[in-house]
Amino acid sequence: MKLSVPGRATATAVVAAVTLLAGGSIAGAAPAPEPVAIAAAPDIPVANVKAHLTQLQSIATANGGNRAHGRAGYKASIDYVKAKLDAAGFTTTLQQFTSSGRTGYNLIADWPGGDTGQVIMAGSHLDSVTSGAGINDNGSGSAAVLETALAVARADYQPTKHLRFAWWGAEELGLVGSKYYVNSLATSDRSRISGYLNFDMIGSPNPGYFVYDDDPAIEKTFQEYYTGLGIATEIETEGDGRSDHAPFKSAGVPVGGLFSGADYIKTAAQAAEWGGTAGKAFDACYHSSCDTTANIDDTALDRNSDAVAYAVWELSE
Ligand code: DPN
Ligand code: CA
Ligand code: ZN
Repeated sequence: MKLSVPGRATATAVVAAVTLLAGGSIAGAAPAPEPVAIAAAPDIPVANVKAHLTQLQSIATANGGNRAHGRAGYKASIDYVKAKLDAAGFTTTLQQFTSSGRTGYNLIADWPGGDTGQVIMAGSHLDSVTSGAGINDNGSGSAAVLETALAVARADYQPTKHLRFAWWGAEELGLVGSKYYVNSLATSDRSRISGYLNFDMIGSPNPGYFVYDDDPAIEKTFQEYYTGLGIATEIETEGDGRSDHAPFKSAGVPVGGLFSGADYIKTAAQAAEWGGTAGKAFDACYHSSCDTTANIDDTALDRNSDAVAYAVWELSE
């Protein structure tokens, strides 16, 4: 937990005002500011996250029903996310690559400030499979990371570490975009990344609450958040290395992430713990045409989006 510097955040100003009232101090004779704990992560409005999903759905609908690598729907998705970040004051970079004879894109967004020798990254793949709009897989992670980045800008959060957000292309073709990004980094730049957080499928309609069992400090941060909500988590076992954290991990970067389940079946014990339907897949529409805006559990999306922000705030202060 960090101690605040006066004038650093709205929360500080509020606490200072309360201190003044309580202490009966008068203007001009204000007491030396007491260090107060701040850096509380914001509550991410799930309505904002859902609004991004609605836009991604519209993009898919207008472009042959998908947002897949090399298709118009993918480029339109990238353009949508980039425009939001540019307007919010991020420094964005479009990284182009070729896979299966088609052009792909990663979008990298840096929040100005912080120690660039200690970079905290959060990322999600933005491409869908060709069979559907990919709203849970992975509009959900993409929208949560986008809304967290926008919350950083709204709060004018100035953490000690440097924040970088990423949206990967061609994950569905074998982690192509994230591998390309990691391979294109100089060794010295790789070593500057203190942690990479991955969010791939976090609004599954019959949700589980899975935390990647990887870097202990990152894992603990997510567990802490869920303990605070009184919700049990389980270790992610559906497929270690099946998403964009894998290339980072291979390069020696500490990784972690969240997952609400894909085509595995929810057990009776899991349904007792989390609700939902036992004997049914966490996401029965995984990689299917029914992965639309109807394929989202709002509560899971809300909790996981808040957990993204919590981890970004906690790990970067
Ligand atoms: N990588 C995912 C996909 O895009 O299909 C799904 C997934 C994520 C599966 C994490 C297992 C673990
Ligand atoms: Ca929320
Ligand atoms: Zn996916």
